[in-house]
Amino acid sequence: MKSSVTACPLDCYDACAIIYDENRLKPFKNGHTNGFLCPHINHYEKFDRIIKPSYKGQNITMKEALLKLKELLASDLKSDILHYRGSGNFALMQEVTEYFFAKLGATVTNGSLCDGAGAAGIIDGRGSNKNMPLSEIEKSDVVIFWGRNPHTTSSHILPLIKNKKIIVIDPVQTKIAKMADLHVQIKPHTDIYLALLLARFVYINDSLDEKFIEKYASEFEEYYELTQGVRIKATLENIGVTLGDIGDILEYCIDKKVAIVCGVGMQKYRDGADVMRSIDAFAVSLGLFAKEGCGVAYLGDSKEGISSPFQTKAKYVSKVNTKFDEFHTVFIQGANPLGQMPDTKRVQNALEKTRNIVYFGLYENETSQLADLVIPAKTFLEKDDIRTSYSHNGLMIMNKQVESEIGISEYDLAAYLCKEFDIELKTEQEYLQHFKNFGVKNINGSFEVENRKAIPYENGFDTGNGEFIFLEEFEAQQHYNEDELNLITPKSHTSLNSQFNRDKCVYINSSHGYNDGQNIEITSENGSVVLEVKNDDRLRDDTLLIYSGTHGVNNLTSSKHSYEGKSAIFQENKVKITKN
Ligand SMILES: Nc1nc2c(c(=O)[nH]1)N[C@H]1C(S)=C(S)[C@@H](COP(=O)(O)OP(=O)(O)OC[C@H]3O[C@@H](n4cnc5c(=O)[nH]c(N)nc54)[C@H](O)[C@@H]3O)O[C@H]1N2
Ligand SMILES: Nc1nc2c(c(=O)[nH]1)N[C@H]1C(S)=C(S)[C@@H](COP(=O)(O)OP(=O)(O)OC[C@H]3O[C@@H](n4cnc5c(=O)[nH]c(N)nc54)[C@H](O)[C@@H]3O)O[C@H]1N2
Ligand SMILES: [Mo]
Repeated sequence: MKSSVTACPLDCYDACAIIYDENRLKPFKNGHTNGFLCPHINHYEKFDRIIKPSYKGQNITMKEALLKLKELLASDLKSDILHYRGSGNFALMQEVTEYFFAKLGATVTNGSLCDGAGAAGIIDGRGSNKNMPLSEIEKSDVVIFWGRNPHTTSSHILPLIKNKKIIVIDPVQTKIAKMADLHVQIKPHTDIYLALLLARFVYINDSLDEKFIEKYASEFEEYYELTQGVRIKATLENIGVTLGDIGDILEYCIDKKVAIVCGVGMQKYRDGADVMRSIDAFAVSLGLFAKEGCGVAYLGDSKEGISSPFQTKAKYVSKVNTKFDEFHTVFIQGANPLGQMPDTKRVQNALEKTRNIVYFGLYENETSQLADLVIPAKTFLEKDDIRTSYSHNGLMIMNKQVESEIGISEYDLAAYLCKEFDIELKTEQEYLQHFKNFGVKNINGSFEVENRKAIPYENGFDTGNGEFIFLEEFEAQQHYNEDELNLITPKSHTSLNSQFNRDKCVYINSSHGYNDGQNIEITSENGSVVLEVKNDDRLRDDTLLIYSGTHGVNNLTSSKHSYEGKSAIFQENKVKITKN
């Protein structure tokens, strides 16, 4: 029986190397995968997938499905066609279809449902988005998990942080918060105040890294003035942080190797870019850049150091508020917009008005149910691909492991369409080789992206003069009514967004007096949803939690963009409990 190394295709920090052995998926023991896999991959082959193509609910052959697709695309004006791609499979060859649609003259999407606001804030300050990789986090003394839930979303970091001081800044008492030396159970959407105050106290305590500031952040004095605009006592009371917490954070961090490991939690807001930039500024005050074992890790750019052969001139619309009804034919790949885009009612209305919805994916969901033409994809075990990660520097080759009659690969679908519409396309091997050329071989035979540095910014930031650019102003938090609650929608342990086992509940602190199993209606200015209650005292009493992937969660969310980064703002809306 064949056994060979491939990599997990999922949209996740860890991007694990996997061995396919005797029809089983096993962790690749060398490297960060460390001998264990996550629940999704452990049960990967047990999840029901779409086996047959269908049109208007009737099963058809793949040949018929491709003909139908060709017919739909040929009969439309090219300006009436939209290609919408999500992140169901994160490997690099997935983009080949986008190349076809762009060349055809159709519209494709940009913007972000994920990390866009935070990434924009990082670029504002540093001039580029270069990440601190896992291998450097491993060398730190102190790890601050800021809006990141590693047990759920990046469990392979856990073996690397044993014996370190751990600080957690999260409105939920997550597993890592329970284990931490310090948990700051901050009120949602108030992180910018904490970050500003931390930088201010670094200065007051005479703990600035003067040498670093002089060279790379000479505007710090002006930033300090901005931080002075925050009223200490009233702000701390409001955000659920004490002066003692601030003292403890500084005591743990000063003169230590500190990794601030950020997730997407604190940037799912309109001003998400500023939040991230203020966290960067705290790191700058301590001189955490350009030193071993120090830095800010975020959900980095998985394409850092790589250029895509599929990038070509195209018309773009945002994937946050896509007006599907402005198109006749919408081709949806690796995505479940009816579940995962914000403002579901708006998405539903718009999709219902489009003439043809094509769904190209692995699993049934809200979107596949609404689709006219359903084309099953091949799984990552059934096609060749290659991937990079947004938290480590590996370049991972994903050789096909099994032959299967089911589905079609993205390359084969694009190859068929390119041939029919007379668009030039290179061979699959040429594209794979293109990506492979960005790698260098490690001693153990694995590859890394050559143009990525383990310690970025060693010669200053990528701004014009090499200096960090500080925030000059920020938006004060809006006051809201007593009966309104903060809605947070983090990731679930049992699903990957809407893939695998999706959660069904709303989580609330028991002080509200609801019973487990009782249904309640939750309403925001965008809509409402009825869900079953689970009491959960890991939450603050001003916060409701509904996991990403829960049916109906995005009835509550807004399709406005973040101020910067063209990103969704899933946690901007406040909610009320309207019926119980
Ligand atoms: N099991 C699993 N793993 C996943 C995913 C999944 O769906 N399931 N999704 C993948 C994807 S697409 C992504 S983008 C990553 C994201 O992975 P993470 O960055 O870890 O994302 P979240 O779970 O959304 O949020 C992390 C933490 O932020 C906290 N948080 C929420 N609001 C705030 C706030 O205002 N301030 C602060 N300080 N914290 C806040 C939440 O309570 C949560 O514990 O995970 C990837 N990995
Ligand atoms: N309320 C709320 N909403 C959120 C979030 C949140 O935190 N809160 N998180 C947001 C974030 S961070 C993200 S990244 C998005 C994710 O949202 P989406 O990109 O829509 O991701 P999924 O829900 O994982 O759905 C991906 C689909 O991809 C398909 N798929 C899987 N593998 C393949 C493949 O190899 N080929 C093809 N063709 N299809 C495949 C599967 O059928 C699956 O249904 O959701 C966003 N939505
Ligand atoms: Mo994401």
